[in-house]
Amino acid sequence: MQTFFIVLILAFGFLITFQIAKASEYVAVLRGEEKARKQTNRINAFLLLAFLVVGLIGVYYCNERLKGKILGESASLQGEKIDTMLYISLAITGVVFFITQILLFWFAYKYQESDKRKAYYYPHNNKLEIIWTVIPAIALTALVGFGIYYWFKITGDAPQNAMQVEVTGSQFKWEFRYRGRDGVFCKKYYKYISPEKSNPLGHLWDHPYNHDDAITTELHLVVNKPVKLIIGSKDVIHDVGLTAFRMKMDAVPGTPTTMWFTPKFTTKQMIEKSGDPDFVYELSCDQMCGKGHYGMRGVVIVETQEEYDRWIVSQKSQYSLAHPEATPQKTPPADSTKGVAVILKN
Ligand SMILES: [Cu+2]
Repeated sequence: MQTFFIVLILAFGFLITFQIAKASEYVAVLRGEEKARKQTNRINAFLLLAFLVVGLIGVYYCNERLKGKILGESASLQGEKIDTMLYISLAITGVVFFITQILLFWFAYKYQESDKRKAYYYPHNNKLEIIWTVIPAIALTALVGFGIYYWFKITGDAPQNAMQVEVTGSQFKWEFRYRGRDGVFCKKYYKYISPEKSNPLGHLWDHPYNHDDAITTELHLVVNKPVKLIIGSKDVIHDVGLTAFRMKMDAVPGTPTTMWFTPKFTTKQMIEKSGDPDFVYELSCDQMCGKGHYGMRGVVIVETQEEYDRWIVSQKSQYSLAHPEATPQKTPPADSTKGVAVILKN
């Protein structure tokens, strides 16, 4: 029924437009072609000017209405640079936008057809062509140059003291793997992936470093401590989207990707700053990855080193989950400042 009405409305719209066009054609014949054309020209020129004014008011209104709804302060040190780049790009494109749009519509109004002047034929000017090609080229090269510089920094080597977390996406969830005390991730192989056997990432159980890796459902990070994420996927391409930190990286099956950043505020500080008691750092999947994509949300918790240490030692090692019969491993976590021996729960 709804479709029928939409089709009906469209048909009516078409019919009315057609009739108006026909009517103005008859009017033109009656009044004389030239006179009618000049009148239409004047109306069009005025409408273009009105469009400019209404459009600029619209731009201002949208800006006021949506102010404060985007982003907010970056929650990572690296994100500050990305924000600066964004604001520089917005400023440059904003200035160009206002100049070109105002000139475009104002000229269309000012230089409308007139009996008092004749159109000036001006087909080409090499100097002008060079100016409006070279200036944007230089500006864009500078913007892209800064972008590449920061990209190489973020995807390059992390600082020595960085903690490392492996992030694995799959339809439709995230899994996080922490190294144990040995500081080495256990080797894995996709053919060994078996959630039924408590081996969701395909750990090679006979690998010497496998006994203390823990797999978690939340990403815990330490405030002011750099973290390197090693990102992968088990099925299709996902994307680790950390908007609050201004970070984003594809999760590609078979090709690990990395990025590192330093969180600036703990979750608790962000709750205070935002005034939202339900604030959580979100890890969203930023790549359409299937019908459950919308629900592929991970939770990131940024906390102090002490809180993190308490949390990490409460995590069971994946080996102990897969081998409940094995003896408890005495291995404190690698990314802990405390050297205390901890018994991973069986
Ligand atoms: Cu996804």
